[in-house]
Amino acid sequence: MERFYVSTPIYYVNAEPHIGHAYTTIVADVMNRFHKLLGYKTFFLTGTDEHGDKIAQAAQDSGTDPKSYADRISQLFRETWPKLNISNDHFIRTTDPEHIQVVQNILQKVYDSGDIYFSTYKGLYCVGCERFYTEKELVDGKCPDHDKEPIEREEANYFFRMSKYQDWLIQHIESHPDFIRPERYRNEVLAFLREPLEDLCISRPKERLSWGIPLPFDDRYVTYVWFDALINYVSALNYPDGPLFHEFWPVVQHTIAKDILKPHGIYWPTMIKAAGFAPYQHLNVHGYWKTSEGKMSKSRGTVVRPLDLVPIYGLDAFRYFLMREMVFGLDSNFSEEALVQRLNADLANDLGNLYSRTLAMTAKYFEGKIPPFGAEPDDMDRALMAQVENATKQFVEEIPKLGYHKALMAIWECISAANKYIDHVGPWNLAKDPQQHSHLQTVIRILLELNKTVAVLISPFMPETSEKMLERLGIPKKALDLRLKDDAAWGTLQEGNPVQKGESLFPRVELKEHKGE
Ligand code: ME8
Repeated sequence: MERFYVSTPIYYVNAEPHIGHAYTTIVADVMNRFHKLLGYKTFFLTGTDEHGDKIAQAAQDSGTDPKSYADRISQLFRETWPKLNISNDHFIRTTDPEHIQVVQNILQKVYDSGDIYFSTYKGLYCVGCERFYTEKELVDGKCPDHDKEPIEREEANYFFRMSKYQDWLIQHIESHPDFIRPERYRNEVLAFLREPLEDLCISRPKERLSWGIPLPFDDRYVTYVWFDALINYVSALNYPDGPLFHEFWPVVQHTIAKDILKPHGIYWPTMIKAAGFAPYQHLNVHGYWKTSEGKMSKSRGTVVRPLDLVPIYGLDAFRYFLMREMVFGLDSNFSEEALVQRLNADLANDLGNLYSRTLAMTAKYFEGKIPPFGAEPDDMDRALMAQVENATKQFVEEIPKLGYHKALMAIWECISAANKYIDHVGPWNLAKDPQQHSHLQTVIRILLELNKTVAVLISPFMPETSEKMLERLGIPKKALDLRLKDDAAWGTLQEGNPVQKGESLFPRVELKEHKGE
């Protein structure tokens, strides 16, 4: 059986889930559901990143200790995902004892092999950020976040010999064109690697930061948060001996946004190499969701929270919008106006309308029972059947290449062709002529089969709608149990089985004025 493993970043517990987090997690969910639909055995991982300065600071600001703080926000993430129908198999926390142990194992291994060394570092340090800055990162000689000149500071720390693996990494990226994708991000990493790579400082002295994983070879220090966090992708599989690691690591795809390209494109592969296992298969990198005010920012109050939108517009409309609107790799604007527009046009008008017309005609002309294929299909019938085949083909080809919007466009071309077909063929005219009865059977049966295939194809994107559509067509299956080969196959509806009309799938909506409530 083929296998597939997808991960999201583990999110910092210093902020509540917003649509940026929701998007990456929904992308990973679509990937997971798609591969299940194709019959793969899959593993889907998400979780929270809980150590380091940022979290210690956020906990202090909210007047609690880091662990209680992390428990509370991590729980918020954990509770959000089922509400967005996320099908993750595991939720990892970097405070899990199993994770801590794997981080310490890897640190010890890399230390023993000589790739971690102790050295004194002198540099420019921003007290506000509690970190060193390079000259290049400063703006007019000042820390960009605090607008203050950093101080000179000397500190003894442990360093990971990242530079040793620079040539290997360039070679690996060049010989695996799909390692980091889309191409723009691969090029960005390669451009970065044209400059000499510095070694990575992987420790923080305990007197400065105690909220972290102690170094196994020197307990005066804790581990730098990225060296800890990245390891989640293998600690969740019980590296190095767990069966999950052997089964799923060779087929892992990480999904992230461009903000964390460097740790995933450079730190992680070199860490993996030093620890002595095979690099990940793909790093899938997407752009930012922005609002009309620019990048979402908590302090400016421009954060869009998924759980505010779902009760208003519906979960599947939200999932559909995110996946249809963003071209994977590029930035996109988020606005409720655009969401409402897509909901009304694509979901209510196109899909909802096609489905309700098909079921209404089945009720009217065939007493609500699935008719047999009647007369041989004519050219127009065949053209529509070819559209279904094409949509299925595009779906299967585009999703593994991250072309989510293209897969949806192909499905929607088929939906809109079907609506036009109904207008052209005019089943209501065929119904008036008894000689056309057998062609009417064919027309309605084609439409029912098409709706069935569409319901299966949308299942990774809109699982609830898919289930609802299939149930009324007499196929009461969970979206995760669907298999493309069997459930989308042409002609499998049971002749004579009743179909139910039910309520409309997507009632039209008006833009709700709920902001600021
Ligand atoms: O970076 N648009 O956590 P984080 C799209 N803990 N995606 C967005 C987004 C936006 N405006 N804002 C956030 C961390 N994201 C580390 C990761 S992994 C080993 C450690 C999403 O909470 C996107 O997936 O800051 C981005 O990469 C991630 O949230 C950053 O989450």
